[in-house]
Amino acid sequence: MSLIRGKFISLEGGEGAGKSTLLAGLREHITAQRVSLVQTREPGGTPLGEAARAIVLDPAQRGMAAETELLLMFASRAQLVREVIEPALAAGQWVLCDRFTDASYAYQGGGRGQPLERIAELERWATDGLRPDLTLLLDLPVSTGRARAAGRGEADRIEVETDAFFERVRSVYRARAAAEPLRFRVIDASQPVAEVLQSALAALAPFMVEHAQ
Ligand code: Z5A
Repeated sequence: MSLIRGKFISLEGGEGAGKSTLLAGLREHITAQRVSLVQTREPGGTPLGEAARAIVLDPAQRGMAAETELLLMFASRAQLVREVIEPALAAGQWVLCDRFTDASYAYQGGGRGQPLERIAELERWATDGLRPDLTLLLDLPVSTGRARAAGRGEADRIEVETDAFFERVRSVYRARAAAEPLRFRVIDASQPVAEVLQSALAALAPFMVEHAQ
């Protein structure tokens, strides 16, 4: 087992921001540098988490209370941290995660209006306060993201929310990035795919240099 703890990198952004597209490019680049990488997602990433994801995104669960939604996100996260993320980091592997706790502040806090201090308490409890070493925030206007995401088939339970909901999500993400500039890199996600990847690789460069030493 490696003595050097791995790096934890998360990707965040609103609907259609291009996380999945960027993840593929990042994964290719990171593994080419002979870094052992675990890619995962939230909600999900474990059998329990994927079951929670299916419930939380199911359009049939129309009556889900905001508190239930928040707890399901953290139930998935608590399991993912213990089953996947912490063991990987301790073994020296890097973890690339499609969303993490910032998404709960943005969606359940900003979008649903759940108190941010309640989310902070859950974060301390469910994740032992684990935060990524680097968070790439793919930022773009809500209308652009929604236009990109349109036509993918039936919208999930969260995708059917209003533009105002997604504007609040975006504004919490941007506020968190401004409050933690050392951890966050905000990337203009309205750029072409190749340029988004270049911006992400530039943010990753210091970690790559450290790895090579
Ligand atoms: N959620 C929550 O509420 N609370 C939490 O704590 C967590 C999550 C963890 C599932 O997330 C939902 O869970 C999500 C937040 C909530 N709900 N919503 N809405 P998800 O990440 O699995 O799903 P998503 O946010 O719906 O992701 P997405 O819409 O699939 O977007 P994406 O992965 O960022 O985008 P993409 O698939 O890469 O790209 C979308 C399209 O745009 C596609 O056709 C691409 O080819 C195109 N694209 C991508 N990049 C570009 C550029 N640069 N230019 C032009 N076109 C592009």
